[in-house]
Amino acid sequence: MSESARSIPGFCRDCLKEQTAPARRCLACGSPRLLNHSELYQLTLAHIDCDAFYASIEKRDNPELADKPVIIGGGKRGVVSTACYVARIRGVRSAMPMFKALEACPDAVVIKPNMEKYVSVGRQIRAMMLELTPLVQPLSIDEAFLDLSGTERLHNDPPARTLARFAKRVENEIGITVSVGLSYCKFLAKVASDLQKPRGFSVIGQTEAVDFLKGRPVTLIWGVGKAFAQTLERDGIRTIGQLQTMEEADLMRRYGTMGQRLYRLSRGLDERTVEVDGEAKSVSSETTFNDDLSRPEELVQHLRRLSEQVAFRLRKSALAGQTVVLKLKTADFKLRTRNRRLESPTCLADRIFRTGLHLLEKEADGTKYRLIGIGVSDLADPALADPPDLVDPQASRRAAAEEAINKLRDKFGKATVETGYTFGGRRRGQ
Ligand code: TTP
Ligand code: MG
Ligand code: MG
Repeated sequence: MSESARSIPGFCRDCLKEQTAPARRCLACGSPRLLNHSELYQLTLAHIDCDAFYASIEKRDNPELADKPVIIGGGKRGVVSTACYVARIRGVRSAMPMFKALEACPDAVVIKPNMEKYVSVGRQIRAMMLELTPLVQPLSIDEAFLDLSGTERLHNDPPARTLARFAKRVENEIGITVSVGLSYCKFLAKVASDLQKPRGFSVIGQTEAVDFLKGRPVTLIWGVGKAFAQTLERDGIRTIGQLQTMEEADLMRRYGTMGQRLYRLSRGLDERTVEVDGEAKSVSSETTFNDDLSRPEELVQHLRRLSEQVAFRLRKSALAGQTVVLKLKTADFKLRTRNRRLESPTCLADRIFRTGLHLLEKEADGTKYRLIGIGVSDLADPALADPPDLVDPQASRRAAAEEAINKLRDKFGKATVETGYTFGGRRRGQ
């Protein structure tokens, strides 16, 4: 063993004892879960994601399920929300149709999701994260970025050890497991948290970033979905290593702003910071007309477009809202706001639009307006939003259509998919 290898900083994830020489097992407790990395105590950006989140919670609450394959899902759409790692070995995956999952794993225990429970566990974990640092950016119900720079004195430990302590605490106090990714940027922290799931802790440092990325598929890059990967494949690009050899100008010429992202992320360059959700109380979008409008069909057209903008923003910030607010300003600058509380939070343009339409009906009485706005307040967790509608089967279909459109937009950008309303509006307008 070389002298430098001898002094790689590290510790045991079970007993937290320092282990500066890489070994198979902890000298203190015998655990094989040792963590060593030359940059271990310099890295401060973490991504934490719970393991098989819904399934782990159900297993926690029913110990008989511990070793059984468990699938959470069903309900109207009949797809798998998640599966425990036992079921995953048998081929079950999130978003798989339930009948396929049961073909792969006929003895699985299927449990209907209990969203309220999962949201409350998610909140408990988030509260614990906030004890580590105020810089917590939740990405979804079971994961968040944490910026732990400057917390060493507070915790009397470098971020890596604070994170290992956190993982232990979640196991002990909440009863589920998490995986941690530690790096110097968001992109690689997120990649790292996925490397050793479940109960993982992976570190990607500055020194190995480019090498680490070289052999990986382009789909690892944020924003490269199936369709964009196919575009790249047609151009002969499959690995991030290939992107590393290309010029920025060339990539930008070919793929626009996405090209720039490919250039930077392929080299492990990512300056995005951890953004704490401001005190956002509502998400809205409004427009002032060139000429005052009073005709309902014109107002409706704007309403539709603005609803889509609101839904787009909600999606980007992983939020939903339960109260829809319509705002109108009359030609003589009088403000009218009307709102309606929904039965469940929403992040769908369609629901926002329809509710707004309802509110607008009473106000479109010939009054001339100079401004219209639509938004949602009572912000909520998107996991609670838009449950499959038992009353209106059309609503589920519209929600599914919107979901498909959103996926395309995530891949290709906002302007890619125009719905009937906005498309028509533009053509007429221009
Ligand atoms: P994930 O973090 O993507 O998945 P997971 O926690 O189940 O498994 P792991 O992270 O260990 O790979 O999603 C968190 C929860 O979100 C998941 O438990 C269930 C829900 N979910 C869905 O409902 N549908 C989906 O398609 C996905 C991916 C997740
Ligand atoms: Mg997870
Ligand atoms: Mg997750």
